[in-house]
Amino acid sequence: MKTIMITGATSGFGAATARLFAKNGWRLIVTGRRQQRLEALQTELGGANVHCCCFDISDRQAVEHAFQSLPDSFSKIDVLLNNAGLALGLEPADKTNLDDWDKMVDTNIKGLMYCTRTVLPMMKQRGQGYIINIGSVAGNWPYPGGNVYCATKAFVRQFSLAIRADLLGFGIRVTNIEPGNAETEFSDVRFNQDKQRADKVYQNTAALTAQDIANTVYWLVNTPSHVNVTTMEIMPTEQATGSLAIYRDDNSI
Ligand code: NDP
Ligand code: 8X3
Repeated sequence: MKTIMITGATSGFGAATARLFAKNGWRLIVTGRRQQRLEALQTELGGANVHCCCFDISDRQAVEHAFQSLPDSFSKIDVLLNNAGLALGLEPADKTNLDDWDKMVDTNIKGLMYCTRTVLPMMKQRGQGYIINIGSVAGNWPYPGGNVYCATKAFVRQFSLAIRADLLGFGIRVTNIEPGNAETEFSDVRFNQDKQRADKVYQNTAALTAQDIANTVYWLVNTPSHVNVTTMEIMPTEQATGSLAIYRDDNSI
């Protein structure tokens, strides 16, 4: 039985991936800060093959402790899905809350770094493993108000490419999945639980679903071990990149 560790399994992409892998006979390590949700997921998925780790991914010691205290049967991690992350706010760079910027950097960059750094020696020792990072189209395509969120996801892209270079020859695969607009709790979090504002992000358009991303992760994991999909950008059909912006003094386009 293979083991996948999913960071941020309490909602969205992480929860959908946990359900899909459980259905297909995988052992799961599910993480997040909301203990009750982790326990509910464990109960839903049958318990014995699910290990819950409740911690804040931006807390380096907590990350290390979570890995060190894994029960023996969960200690051989075949796949690490670095999924936990968030966007906070959509204000222009001069108006944004610096605490929000810190939190995005601490979670999307540092948390992902800590988990990766902790798991890699174990994978290297076993001569196998798969790190799947959840980046974003935001790492490739900047947009107004995206500022630090976009930059954290650009980090994820470059970090994914760079660690592949370090891991060449050790049998460890690395993929960066870059989803576009997907309906999860992402916008509730971004807009500080302003439901109306969050709902508008998904109104009158067919967004990606968490299941779409779970299916992608499952497909990737089931490609032959000599195949490494490096980067995968996935948008809803009803999303595309826009044009460059030009400001004109007379407000014309
Ligand atoms: P959700 O808000 O539904 O899920 C985010 C998950 O991350 C939750 O399980 C949350 O758990 C966890 N998380 C957030 N902060 C922390 C933290 N400090 N410590 C531990 N866990 C944390 O959003 P999505 O499922 O959409 O997001 C998953 C990933 O996908 C993120 O990295 C996001 O940036 C990325 N993404 C999302 C897109 C979208 O449009 N939805 C598009 C592209 C990328 P808890 O709150 O319990 O800690
Ligand atoms: C989330 C997608 O476009 O809202 O990463 O930034 S977007």
